[in-house]
Amino acid sequence: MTYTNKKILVCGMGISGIAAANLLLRHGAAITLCDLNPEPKVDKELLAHPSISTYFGKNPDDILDKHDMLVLSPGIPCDLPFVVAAKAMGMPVWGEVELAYRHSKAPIIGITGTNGKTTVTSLVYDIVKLAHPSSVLVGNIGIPFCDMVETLDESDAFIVAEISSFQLETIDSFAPKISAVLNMTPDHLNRHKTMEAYVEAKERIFKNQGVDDICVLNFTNSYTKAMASKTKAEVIFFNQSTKDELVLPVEDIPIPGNHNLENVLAAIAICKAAGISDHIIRQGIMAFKAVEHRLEFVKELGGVRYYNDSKATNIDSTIKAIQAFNSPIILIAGGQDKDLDFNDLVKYFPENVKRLIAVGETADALIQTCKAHSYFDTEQANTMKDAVHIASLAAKKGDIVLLSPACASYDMFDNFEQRGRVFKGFVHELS
Ligand code: UMA
Repeated sequence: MTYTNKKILVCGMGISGIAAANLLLRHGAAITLCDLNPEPKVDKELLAHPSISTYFGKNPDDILDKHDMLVLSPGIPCDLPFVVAAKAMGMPVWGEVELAYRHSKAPIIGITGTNGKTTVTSLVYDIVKLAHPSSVLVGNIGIPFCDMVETLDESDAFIVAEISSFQLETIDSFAPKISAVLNMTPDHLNRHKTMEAYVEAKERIFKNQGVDDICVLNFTNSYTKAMASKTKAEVIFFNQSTKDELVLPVEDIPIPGNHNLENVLAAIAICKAAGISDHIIRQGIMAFKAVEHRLEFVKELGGVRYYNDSKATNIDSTIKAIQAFNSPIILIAGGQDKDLDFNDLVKYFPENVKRLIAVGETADALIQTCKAHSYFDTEQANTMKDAVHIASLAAKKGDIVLLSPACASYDMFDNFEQRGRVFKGFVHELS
């Protein structure tokens, strides 16, 4: 595929936009890099390239007509006027995933869902790699698809992709060989507005699949169960209540919590669909280590165990985390507001949480919701350092200190990874 003589607007100078621009450059396009930020971090070398121009500090409404195509980063909402106008003008509007897909030559395993995406995608990748060593891992997990798509040895490889609802909004022809929707609970409602729109975005993962493809769905989630009638692909359900084919005993699963049992069942279903033997699946699961920022054990100090679950950016994910332990929990939660309803979370506190330390933009809302549920073991911290300090003072031998925010990180941090690393840093400073 070549883009010679094409003028392409690439919007968003995060890792997706930069990867998309580099791919397009390799194929002869002339590119305008856009970002709302007047001074986005872009490599000097890329800026100096003769086929690159820039439009920073505002949306590209005024320059749309000078371009043939728009490539959007996942963080850019699709209802912005310039995106709507581009579509109305008949311009192709592709996300970074769609662009990469047009260049991909290996079968794709595309994994989406509200929670567990990163764990399942990592586990599937670890297993698939044992059977097909040149496979690659891409997508929402933090590795732009455009960066990897051309590095593949296409003869014997899978592309294992974590795909978000944001990325699915801007696909066009993207069709994985195997798709999976792990579960659906409320998230990202500030972007999608309604649960229906969020579910519709997720369903796009199988919209271009055909009868020779496979769609793996969770039988115990009402939203994903209902998707079975909407896909042309062969449906394979995974289901916690019927573990009819024994791949390995539950005790041998190395990651804690009931939700992880579900994640492992999903990975088994996906890998079997990819033709991988039970023996290799078992080997991959038993060697699997928890993903960083996902119920990640940090350290034990004075009989108190510290866990980093910074990747928990919605309510359901934090509920799963507090249910994964049998010991009293000091929970550090709060962050950027996504219009989520904390009532669903707080109702689990009396049973599972010994004390809440609330941080970030939503700290006040969390504490008010606790009060409404007559739960008063709360405290507010202004910084992550204070939160870790307060938690360490409140914790007794046998307790767990858990960072599981139930919110996005962007109010105080660049991303959830930075939030998790900052938390771990302060935990390691404790003595
Ligand atoms: N920007 C604009 N206009 C806007 C919004 C943003 O110009 O209206 C600019 C920002 O100034 C910034 C750039 O866009 O310079 C950021 O782009 P981006 O937000 O798309 O971020 P990337 O760095 O490209 O990372 C994206 C995903 N980010 C989001 O979906 C918000 C990463 O997922 C993903 O790992 C990466 O692509 C590679 O595929 C992160 C995420 O939070 C981890 N995902 C959500 C989640 O998991 O819940 C969906």
